[in-house]
Amino acid sequence: AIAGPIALCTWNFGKASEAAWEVLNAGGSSLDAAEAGVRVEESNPENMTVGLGGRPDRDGHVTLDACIMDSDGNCGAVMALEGFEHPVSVARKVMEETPHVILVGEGAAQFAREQGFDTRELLTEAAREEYEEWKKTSDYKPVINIENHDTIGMLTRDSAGNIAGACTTSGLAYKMRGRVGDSPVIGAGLYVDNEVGGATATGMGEEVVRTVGSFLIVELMRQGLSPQAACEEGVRRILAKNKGRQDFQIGFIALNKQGQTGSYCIHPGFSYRLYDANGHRNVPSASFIQ
Ligand code: SD4
Repeated sequence: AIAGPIALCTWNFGKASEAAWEVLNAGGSSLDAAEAGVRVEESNPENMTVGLGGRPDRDGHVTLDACIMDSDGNCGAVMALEGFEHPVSVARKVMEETPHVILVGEGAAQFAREQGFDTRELLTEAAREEYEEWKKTSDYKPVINIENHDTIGMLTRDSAGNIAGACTTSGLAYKMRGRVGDSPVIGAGLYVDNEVGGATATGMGEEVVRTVGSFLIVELMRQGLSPQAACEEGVRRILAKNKGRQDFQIGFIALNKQGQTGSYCIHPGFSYRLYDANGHRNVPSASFIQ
């Protein structure tokens, strides 16, 4: 077992995990750490899959999805939220300040305004230029893309041993207006069960929703699988449903109560950033396809 705080997130997001680690190191809660960590990528305009600077839908709107879950099993989510830089923090307010779990679209935006969140333009010049280019050749089908998945899902364990997580994304680039993927769906893009551990996902959200991927991985860990073996089984389930189709990416990461971590993906190139008592590093993920 690995003692002390742990933070891990999808992809090599060093600044995000650093921010989570700082909260944990100062004795903060896993919930505060997960939120603080993913907020870094929400504010990063270079990350074109999350928050500010995210790629728009096919009609040019940046629409954000996020969720958060704490160690007591409380959770909150926003879907298709427009005009706010930190959907994860709005999701947290949904969890803490409403009798609901999910708010979507204009209702989520109204709630965010009432909670005092500032509105801002999220479509950056770089994202707008790419979108204009895409429009020239596109026949308005969302692209199945193996690259360009930079959604951040974060799992944290605090010094009290409690686990939380958060996940936030602008979704698939040039998706249909109104499309929601796995990232804000509790059980799909993120799941935490403080008796067992947590899991979170990146990649082709439709496939993760179809298998309720993160819940599946946590339940497999409950039955005794290691985080690594559970992530591998999660990917295998998705591939089994796809009858040989493999032209999309999925990446899972998982953490158990003992502090062990794991990850698995379909295509090479996925990794996760891990901060624990053994140091801070980028961990390359094993993949189904070599
Ligand atoms: C989605 N899972 O909306 C997200 C996309 C993603 O990195 O992971 N991008 O389907």
